[in-house]
Amino acid sequence: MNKDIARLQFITSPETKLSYQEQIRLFTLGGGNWVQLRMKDETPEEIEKEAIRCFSYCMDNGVKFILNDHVEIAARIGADGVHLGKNDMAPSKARQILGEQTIIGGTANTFEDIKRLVAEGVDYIGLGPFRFTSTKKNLSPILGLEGYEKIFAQCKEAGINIPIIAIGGLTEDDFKGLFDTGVHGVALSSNITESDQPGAKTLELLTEIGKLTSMQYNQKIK
Ligand code: TZP
Ligand code: MG
Repeated sequence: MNKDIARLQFITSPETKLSYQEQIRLFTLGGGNWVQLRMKDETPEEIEKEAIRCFSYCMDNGVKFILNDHVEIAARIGADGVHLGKNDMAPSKARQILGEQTIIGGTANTFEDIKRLVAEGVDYIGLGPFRFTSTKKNLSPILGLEGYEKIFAQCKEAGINIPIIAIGGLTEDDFKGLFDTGVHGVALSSNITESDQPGAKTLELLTEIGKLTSMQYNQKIK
């Protein structure tokens, strides 16, 4: 399985009238190909049922399916990956259970978190929050662009070069600044689900990311 880490990652939202499957369907309609199912208020049984439904839709449509928090469920259903926060199972333990082929992502708020996650063998890091968001409860300290700049400078100094995904209250107006700091990609939830047309919004976001990343590429080969 290829572990290409997408530049646009969709995190399902608990705060919309749309069902999880409908959120995912609209995102993929707009061309998105990486989904993280994040369910915080449901029982493990409900999460497993929903994960099976969403994962089979994703498989049929060539979309990577990452499950938030639940390593055992991910292992049972054969999900493409898991995303783990500080209070979840350690990524190194998840790796033992899930194997080398499964994508493991971890959440970071500081450079120390990044160092720990790299040592634990994650495949990508979600770094945030960029700004306040009501999508996540118990939010870590807000980083802002300055926070990203500082942490990227520390990563460079330490020779750390893992894909880092920005998250937290993002809109496309933030993309240029963030890609300039060195992020590999961005993860969004409410900006997509709150849009009148989540599919069209996704396409817009992908187009903007495509412009920014091809600009970076052109600058590198000049
Ligand atoms: N982790 C940090 S912020 C966040 C998560 C899961 C929520 C992102 O959602 P939104 O609506 O894009 O701010
Ligand atoms: Mg978690």
